Amino acid sequence: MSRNLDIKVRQCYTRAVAQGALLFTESSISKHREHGEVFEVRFVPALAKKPSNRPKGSANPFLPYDERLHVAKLGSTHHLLLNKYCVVPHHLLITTAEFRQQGEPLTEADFSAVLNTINNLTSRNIVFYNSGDNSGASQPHKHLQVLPMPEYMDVPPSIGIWLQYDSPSGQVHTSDQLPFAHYGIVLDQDQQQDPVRLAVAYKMVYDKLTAAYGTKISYNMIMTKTVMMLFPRQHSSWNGIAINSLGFAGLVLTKTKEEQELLDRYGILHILTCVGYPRTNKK
Ligand code: B4P
Repeated sequence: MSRNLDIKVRQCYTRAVAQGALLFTESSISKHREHGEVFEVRFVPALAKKPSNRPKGSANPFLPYDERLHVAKLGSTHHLLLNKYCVVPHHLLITTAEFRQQGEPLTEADFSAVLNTINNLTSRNIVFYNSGDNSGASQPHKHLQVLPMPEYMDVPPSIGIWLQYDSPSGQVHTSDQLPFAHYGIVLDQDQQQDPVRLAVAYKMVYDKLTAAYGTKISYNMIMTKTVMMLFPRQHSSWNGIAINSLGFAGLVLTKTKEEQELLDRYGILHILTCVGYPRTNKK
């Protein structure tokens, strides 16, 4: 696959919208400054009235997938699909070709599909994985997601705060600056290109997470080309505000005025600490 993946994504998106296969929902954005970083709150009142995307019965939206949402095959193991219910255009899903359980640890094949996608797109993206019942995941078939990063954003704000700590590549670090538990690693050039090395980096971070919280822990993973971070989760939402991996990146979605007010009153870092775990020196 080459850089014409950009063109493929755009063409497939335009066609899928025209066919009614993809349902884009309008939203408005406000910016919240906390700890010197700009967090994004996306208000989507239309989603408050919509039924949940959670699967009913045994229907699996990724096996079989809707051909009209299919962008590309990623080797023999994964597919690149458009997100059917997006609030940001060109939001992509990387799904396993065969059924695997969402929440299984990520593999070399998963990371090969990720690199095959982001290294062939010209846009900057946030890759994320919602793992486990408390992580915000709604579909049980294994999938990662790729969201174009907002143009005004250099790095997701959580990563920005974490990077205020001088983090050498190759080691897993936590920062005193983030109030919630997290484990992060700066990816070197090789890890940015080689799925085997990237999988090793993930394993290092995952091992720290599971050593502290056990292998059954729900967690969120966010990744840019240069950083990967994992966050343990104990609740999927706080006072009705659902938080997935994007929330931990610093991009929060709200569906009602009440949620907006709560968020203004308590702040995003506080809410993330409630749905995650408070950072302790021990962990
Ligand atoms: P999951 O990992 O299971 O859950 P999720 O992204 O948190 O989305 P959820 O479904 O819980 O929706 P929510 O109201 O929180 O991902 C499953 C993905 O598969 C979803 O993205 C879903 O849309 C997609 N899907 C379902 N059926 C499909 C089908 N037949 N074909 C293809 N894709 C299918 O959030 C609503 C939407 O906003 C979600 O897309 C979510 O990813 C996105 N979102 C949430 N926060 C956001 C933010 N801050 N900025 C931008 N987008 C955001």
